[in-house]
Amino acid sequence: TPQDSWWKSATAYQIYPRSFCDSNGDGIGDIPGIISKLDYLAELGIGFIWLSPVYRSPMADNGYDISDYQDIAPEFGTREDFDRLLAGARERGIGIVMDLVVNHSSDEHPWFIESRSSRDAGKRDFYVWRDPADDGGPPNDLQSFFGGPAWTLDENTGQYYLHLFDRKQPDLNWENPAMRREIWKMINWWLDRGVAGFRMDVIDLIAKEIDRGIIADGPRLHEYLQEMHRETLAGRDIVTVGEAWSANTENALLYSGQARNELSMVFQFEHVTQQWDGKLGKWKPRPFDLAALKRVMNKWQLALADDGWNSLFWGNHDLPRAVSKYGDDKRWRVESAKMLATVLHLMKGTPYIYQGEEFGMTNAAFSRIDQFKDLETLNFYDLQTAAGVAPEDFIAGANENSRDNARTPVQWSSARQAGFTTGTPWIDINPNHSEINAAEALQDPQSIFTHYRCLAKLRRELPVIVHGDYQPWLEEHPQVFAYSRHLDDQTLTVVANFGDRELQLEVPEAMRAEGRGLIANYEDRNVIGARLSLQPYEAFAILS
Ligand code: TEU
Ligand code: CA
Repeated sequence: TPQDSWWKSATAYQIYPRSFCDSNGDGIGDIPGIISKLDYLAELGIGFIWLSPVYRSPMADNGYDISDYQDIAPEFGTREDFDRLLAGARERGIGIVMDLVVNHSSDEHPWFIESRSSRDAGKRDFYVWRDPADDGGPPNDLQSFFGGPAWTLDENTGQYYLHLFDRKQPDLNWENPAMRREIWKMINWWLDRGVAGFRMDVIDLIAKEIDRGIIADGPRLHEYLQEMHRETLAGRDIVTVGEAWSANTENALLYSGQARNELSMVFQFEHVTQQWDGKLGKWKPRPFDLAALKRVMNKWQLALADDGWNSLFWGNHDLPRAVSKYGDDKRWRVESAKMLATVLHLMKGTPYIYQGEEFGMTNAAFSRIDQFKDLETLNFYDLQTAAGVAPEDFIAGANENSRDNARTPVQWSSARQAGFTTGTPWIDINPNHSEINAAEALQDPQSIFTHYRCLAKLRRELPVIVHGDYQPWLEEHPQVFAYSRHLDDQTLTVVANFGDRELQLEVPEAMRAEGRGLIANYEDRNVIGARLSLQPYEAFAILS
């Protein structure tokens, strides 16, 4: 039944191929590198991999600019390598979920090359073209998410094309049914090869109505998704997750409601953006506020209690490292990383681990702008320093929130170049790889890795984690995150100290519990009495 879909009891793992594992010494992670780590991933106990783009691409945005949706980028490998990855994963019971980037393509995609060739080219309307404003400038003052105008003039035809991201990422025109048919064909081609589903890049932007100033969540969005479902996904047992920065608890039910025939779930970002400055955005983070974070997390748990489905994540390739953002990546790194995993993975939804999170990788500590590689960071450095922000202040913000924090190579061992490559890595490796690495974590029964493995196993084995309802506790407490889950006659209670101070807690009567300790990052616990004393970053769960 849909109620019991496989992806509800699965733990997901995101791979950003460029930074995962390099097999041939060119400094860039690749598909053979991923294949060499499949046993490691099977050991962790994941159910599917979300693979960030591996398609042919000029790599202006590390593969989120696709020039051939049905080929593999040579730096990542060949189609044969991909088929070996698919087969190797399948043997281990792991699905491969592709990244579907269809809000835009690369400007080097044949569709765009044809589209720009003349005003009456057959594929002109595969993209969004507009006449210049009266003064010859862009049609309007819309800004790209990566900074600067969202329009670029094509000299040859005298019109501007829209790009909500980089100028090398022209937006596809979803109003064009012929364009949509090409996308459906491509999706079916991948599904027929046996992929387990898709993560859909900025899916909330596809129905923009640019002349009416509508960018996200356009009027035809759900119509397009239902058409996609009908033409491609229907009748197949796959998982889909849409990236939707504009998602709220109301429209999440439109995307993921059972009867809607759209997506399995969305990635929502309310817990992320609530921490950004109103004006300078992510480059000027707000101080961490646990009560505010809980309000968002609890709201989402409750809103999708009966219909729809949550995705659960602290990090991805666009976000800082979980332990650096929400924990303490120095003194309490191991404790706080386990605490974060416990709180997230025992909620209702499908949890996503971002590569390296499973052994507590931390943010990059770059001190010079030339160490950053991400075009978003580099563009905003130029824009904000030109507007008067001091370079060192910008770099301080980037050290907290730049996308490159998640993109330093996975630290496999304490060896030279962290066992990631035998050559020169495309981006600097974190020097802390001598202590923080997968090899170390694998041989330590108390490691963060062991903790994640245990959480994935609990999810596979205990229906209360998958289906149980959600009851938050101590909602306004500034340092404690607590909740319980109920299914039939079982109750799972989770308690976590989100701070580096030991604390004494008065426990509300209804929250008290006694049972079997399931997981803990200090001593095992099996009682929650009237008073509870919690160690720094302590977290545990009890089943009663
Ligand atoms: O991200 C969408 C997106 O909006 C982010 O780039 C966001 O603007 C940024 O992280 C916050 O400052 C998706 C992909 O995840 C990202 O890697 C791509 O660069 C982007 O789409 C374009 O494809
Ligand atoms: Ca390589």
